[in-house]
Amino acid sequence: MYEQASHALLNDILTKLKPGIGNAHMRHFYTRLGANFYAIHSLFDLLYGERDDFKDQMYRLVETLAMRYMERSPRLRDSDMAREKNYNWFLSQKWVGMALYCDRFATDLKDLRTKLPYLQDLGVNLLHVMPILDCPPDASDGGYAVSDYRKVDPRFGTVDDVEALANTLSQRDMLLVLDVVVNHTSDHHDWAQRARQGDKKYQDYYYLFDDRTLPDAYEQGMPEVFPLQAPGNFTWDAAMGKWVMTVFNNYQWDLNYRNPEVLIEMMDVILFWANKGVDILRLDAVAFLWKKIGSSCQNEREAHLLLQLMKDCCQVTAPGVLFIAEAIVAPSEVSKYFGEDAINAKECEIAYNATFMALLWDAVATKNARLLNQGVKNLPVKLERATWLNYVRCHDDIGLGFDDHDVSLAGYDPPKHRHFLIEYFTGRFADSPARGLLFGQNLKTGDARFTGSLASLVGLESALESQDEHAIEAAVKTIVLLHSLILSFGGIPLIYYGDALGTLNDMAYMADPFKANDTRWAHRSHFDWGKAEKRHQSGTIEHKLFGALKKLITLRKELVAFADVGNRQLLPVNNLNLLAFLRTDAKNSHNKVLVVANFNTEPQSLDMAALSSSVLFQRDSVKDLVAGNRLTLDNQTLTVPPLSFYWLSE
Ligand code: OTU
Repeated sequence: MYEQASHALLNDILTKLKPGIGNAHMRHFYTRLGANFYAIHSLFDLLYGERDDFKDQMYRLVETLAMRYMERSPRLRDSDMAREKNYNWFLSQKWVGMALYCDRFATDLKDLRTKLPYLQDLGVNLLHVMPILDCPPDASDGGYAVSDYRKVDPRFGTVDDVEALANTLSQRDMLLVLDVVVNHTSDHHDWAQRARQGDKKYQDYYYLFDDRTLPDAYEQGMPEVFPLQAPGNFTWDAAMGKWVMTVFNNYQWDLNYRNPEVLIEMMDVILFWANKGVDILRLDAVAFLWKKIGSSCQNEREAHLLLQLMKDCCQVTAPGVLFIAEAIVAPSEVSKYFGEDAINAKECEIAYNATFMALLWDAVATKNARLLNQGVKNLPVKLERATWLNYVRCHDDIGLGFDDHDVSLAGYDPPKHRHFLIEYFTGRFADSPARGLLFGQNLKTGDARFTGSLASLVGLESALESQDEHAIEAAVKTIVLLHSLILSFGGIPLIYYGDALGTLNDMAYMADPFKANDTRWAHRSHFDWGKAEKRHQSGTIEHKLFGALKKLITLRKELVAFADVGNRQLLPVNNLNLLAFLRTDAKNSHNKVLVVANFNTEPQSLDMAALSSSVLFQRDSVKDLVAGNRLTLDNQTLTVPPLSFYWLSE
């Protein structure tokens, strides 16, 4: 596509670029710039077209892309070329991720490199290292209050250590995921400090107000993310004598992307880390990027335009680098973060499947798959060349992000059901074995979320305390069952560090005055390497869990039907304690895997004859891929043991 006006501007910009930019094998840069420039120009015009300095800002953006391209190493440029050719490389079933803190799983980035064999033992080849950048130590929000985007917290190491880790991972065919906290900075960031000193340029980087008139107008539509620890969305900064928008903690200042300089600064940060060898960038809190009075200030169209612009720019300089959208939003909104079109309006190749995660937890509490079936059926179809990040637990709280309409269709009263789930997972519902903790309780709306480790939430902690072998077995089965689904659903499975060993809550955070008001720290414990050693000891819980997950991960990697290329068919079941879906090899329709999961504590029967006609499993036996043997069907009926699952082929 050649559009004269935008191309005339490109020609003008190229003639003005710094002399040094004209060499260093820039042809791939220029061809990608030419291919993407009309889109970049159009998006920039939509967002900033009314500004007098539009052309100057466009020049600065292109110069940023060019300068970062010139820095990009030959290894990374080669990786870009390879990934441009095999652009669906990340949809393969071979990828399995783990999220961890470098100072809790290991001691720092250098030590983390020595701990990679544990990940490879399990079969993990995608490593999300939780935020490592410079933050005020006692106001860091677990690394999400960045004071310097180009400096690693000295406790964890240096930028060179990141580059060394990236190189080591690359040599092992592993991927590195790092966060870019795009929505806000710490109030200790240099930009915020300059704003505090009255520097107008940097005051324009944030949402600052002299009085409460506009903050009050914004507040009418904005929910509270941290209603207890940081009520409201604005903080009075006495030093500056202004109100600052702080959607998250009061020390996290929201960036104002209505100012193109903010976009260009953050684009430079994104490319800085891309050039350190990061394969995938987790863009934090992307739903909040654009604020508008009268709205919830989430999921605004301009937030999507910003992400399209960031993606188009990244494709010019570092096309092999992917984005993960961290958008914990309604099911109808979450798939929009893949973009409007897989090619012409792409945003993020990967998105957290927060809806599926919440639906899994509903099934754990209710011991049935009614809402899980309903929610999966109504999960929006995602774009091609994009995939889900499927997870059971992460470093954050669990929000019940499924849709009330689905809750009603599943036969529940939405408010009552949500209340039940919170009561269940915080252990206050009669006979609940869960040991979760409340988080984000909003006394005005009644809304609440919960936290806690996977093992403590499914009842392993209470079962161990009571030495109830049956309850221990049920908890272990549930942990494996949940992982069997994130490994087979379609997308990249992300395992939270410690969950493969049944790690329980750690309440040590309560002794830290800077963490005690945030129950998320209960499931951010220091990794217990002594416990990890038990994975080698037969009969231990660690051995059972680690061994089961390792086996499933190994099997997943062999099953081409588990690649995520729009090849999942939810199957209608005659028994709503079960979830069943069919995965089909895109290149061989006879290569199918039938996944069946039973969330009930009793064996459940599945009428195979009632499944969709496309299911070829109309035989008297099927192959259990996990056990490696054949299961006889009794009159076309499959019996699924309690809290168990099957991966079946013909
Ligand atoms: C994200 O949080 C991070 O994952 C959290 O760890 C940070 O505290 C937060 O941003 C601020 O950086 O949906 O899109 O419910 O789980 O705010 C933002 C609290 C997010 C967090 C939620 C989440």
